[in-house]
Amino acid sequence: QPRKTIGLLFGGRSAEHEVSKLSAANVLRALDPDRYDIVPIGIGRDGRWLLCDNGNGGGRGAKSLEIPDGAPQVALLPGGAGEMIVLNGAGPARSLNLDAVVPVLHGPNGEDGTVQGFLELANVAYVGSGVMGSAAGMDKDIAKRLLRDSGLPVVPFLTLTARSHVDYKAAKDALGTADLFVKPANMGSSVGVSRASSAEEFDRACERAFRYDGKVLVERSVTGAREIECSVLEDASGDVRASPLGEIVPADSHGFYSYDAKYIDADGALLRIPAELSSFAAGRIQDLAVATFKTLACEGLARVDFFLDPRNDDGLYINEVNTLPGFTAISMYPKLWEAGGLPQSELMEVLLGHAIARHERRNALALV
Ligand code: G1L
Repeated sequence: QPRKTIGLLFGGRSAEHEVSKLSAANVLRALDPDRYDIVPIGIGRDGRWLLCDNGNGGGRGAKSLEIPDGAPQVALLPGGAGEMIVLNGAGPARSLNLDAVVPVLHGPNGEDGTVQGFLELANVAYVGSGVMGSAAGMDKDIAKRLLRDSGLPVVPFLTLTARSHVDYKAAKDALGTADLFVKPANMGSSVGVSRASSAEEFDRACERAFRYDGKVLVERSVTGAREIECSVLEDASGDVRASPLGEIVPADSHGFYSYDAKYIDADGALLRIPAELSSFAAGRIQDLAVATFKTLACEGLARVDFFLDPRNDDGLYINEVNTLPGFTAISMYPKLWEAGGLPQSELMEVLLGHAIARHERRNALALV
């Protein structure tokens, strides 16, 4: 098989710049150097795309990919089928051809569909969800409405905008509990999220959440539920599979874990793989993960996160979907596939195979 040239797009303008550099270094490590030429493309804090080495795999073995000072700016051409121009101050210096791009980018402009749309215009193959799945996964209001509409279990919620606001009493009556969660619709992490169980707390929580988004979700609180996660992977032929399940075990109030601490994630939580569940419960959660992936038009990969409330017979809810999940060496997404017998290098093979096959299928469609 001929070698392929893979653009690794990382960095970006969001607060998660550093996570991206760590994840990108890990993706680079997982790509077989005998099969791929890797072209790291760093997005600077000003948003410019910069070529981070000469394409011979520099950066392999580093813990974090860096954007060197004075790196030349690059540009993808609309309709260019992966042609990338390297600029040298005065003008174009040379051009390179990318067979596929791996986006390793967080949040706004990374996993919300905007970069995916840009890559579509450039007519280049890329890993993961397209514009639709990325955008639907990023917006909790859209995602939950689609899931609810498909009969899939989500935590009851209300969506507020500046023009459709409700007070605490109305939210409490609509959702049926005094304990509520308030969160911005468009945030991946827990930024801007707070709990409210009184009118004052509710007003403060809304004010905080509206700082990050014009759309805010109010949810019934499910504190005390277990957090179960599932990795989903689509191959080149369109088969969608669910991994074994993992559980995020928070530390107790003394900072101790009740299980063997094998993997601790960036936030200090323990990953328990496989999660301790009956095979019946695990099978149901895996089926729901695949159904969620398909309902939200995800492609390639996604991690689907669940709440499982053991005090309640139907206490299983889809919490959220991550179309570009954490991908450091100790992250849940790659760890779950390792537990399922798929090492990271093979995982990357499947993802690139999917990216290239989808691109070929798309280009074979009749244009109207
Ligand atoms: F390479 C994959 F598999 F396509 C891939 C790329 C990027 C997996 C996961 C990610 N994750 C991210 O980009 C991130 C949102 C964690 C970066 Cl900060």
